[in-house]
Amino acid sequence: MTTLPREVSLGLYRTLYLARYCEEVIVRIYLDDEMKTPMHMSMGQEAVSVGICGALAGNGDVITSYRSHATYLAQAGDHRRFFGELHGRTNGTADGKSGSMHLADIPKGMLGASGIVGAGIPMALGAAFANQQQAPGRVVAVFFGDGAVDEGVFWESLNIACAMGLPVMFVCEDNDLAVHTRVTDRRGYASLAEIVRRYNCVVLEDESNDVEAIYRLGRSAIEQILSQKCPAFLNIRTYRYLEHCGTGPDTDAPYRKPAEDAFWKGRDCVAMQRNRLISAGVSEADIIKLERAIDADVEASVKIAKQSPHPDKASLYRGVFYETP
Ligand SMILES: Cc1ncc(C[n+]2csc(CCOP(=O)(O)OP(=O)(O)O)c2C)c(N)n1
Ligand SMILES: [Mg+2]
Repeated sequence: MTTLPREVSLGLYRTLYLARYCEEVIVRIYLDDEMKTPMHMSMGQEAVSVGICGALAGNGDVITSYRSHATYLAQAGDHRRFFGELHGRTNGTADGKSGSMHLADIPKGMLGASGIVGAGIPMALGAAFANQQQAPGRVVAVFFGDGAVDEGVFWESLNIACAMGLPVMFVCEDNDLAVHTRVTDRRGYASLAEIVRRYNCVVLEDESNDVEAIYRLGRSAIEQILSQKCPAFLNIRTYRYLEHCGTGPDTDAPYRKPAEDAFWKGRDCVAMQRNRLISAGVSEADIIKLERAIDADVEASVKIAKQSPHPDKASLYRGVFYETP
C-alpha cells in the first residue's frame, strides 16, 4: 500500500489531536457547570469523522448525530464557535441556543446534528438529491450509530437512496452499543453487511480504528459513489471511551468488558497516528510544537467563550423557523 502524502498524514493528525484536546478540556471543566448542554463525547471514536471528512476534503457535506463533536471539528474546525456554543454564548454556532447536539456550519458543509436517533439519515438524502441536481461530484456523508440501524428510517432511506442512485455515504459509527445494549442483543440477524449488499449499494467495512485506513475507505467510497452512481454504506468499528451521555469514564459499569477496553485503548487512534508520523521521520519535537500550539489556541477559545454574551431574550424567537434571507 502506498503511503499517503506527508501533508495529508499530518493534517489528519492535527484534526485528531484537535478533537481529542477539545474534549479533554470539556472533561476538565464540565463539572464547573458553565456549559449547560448535555454531552455525548466522541473520545475514542474520532478517527471515523476525521478520516471521512478528510476524504471529502471540503468537497462534500456531512450530517451527524448528537455524538457530534469530532464531526463538527473535522468538517468545520472552528473551535472558537464550538466552545461558544457549548457555553451558550452568542459567538456559538447557533448564537448559543443549540448546545452540543445541534452543531452546524452550513457554508462549511456541516449541515447539522440531531438528538433524535437516525434523524439525520433522511435529511442526508435530501441534501444528496440537491447535490445530484445542482452540484455533481459532491457527496453527502451521514454519520449515525449502530443503534440507528435498528430503526425503520435507516432501511427506508437506504432503499430510496439506492433506488434513486443518490450520492450519499452512509457511515455507521459502530461502537457495538446503543446506550448500554450490545448489537448482538438487539438484532435478529448475523451480518448487517450481508443484508446491505443485497441493495444497489457499495459496502465497505473497517475494524482498525486507524484514521488512514478510514481515510482510504472514504476515498474509495467517494470514487465508487461517483463512478457507479449509487450510495455506499460503511460499517466502521470503533469504541466509545466515556459514558453514553456525560463526561465521566464508566469502565467499571457492568455492561463494559475490561478486555475490550484494553484492546481498543491499545489501538487509540490519536496515539496510532502520532506513532506513524514518528516512524515516518517527523521529529517528536515538531509534533509537540504542533500540539502545544493547538492547546493554547483551544484554551483561548474557552476564555473567549466565557467572556462572550449570552443571547438576549428577543433572540429566542429568531431562527426557530426557516426565514427567507
Ligand atoms: C428516535 C429515538 N429513539 C430513542 C432515543 C434515545 N436514545 C438516545 S441515544 C440512543 C442510543 C443510540 O445508539 P447509537 O445509534 O449506536 O449511537 P451511539 O450513542 O452509540 O453513538 C437512544 C436509544 C432517541 N434519542 N431517539
Ligand atoms: Mg452505538
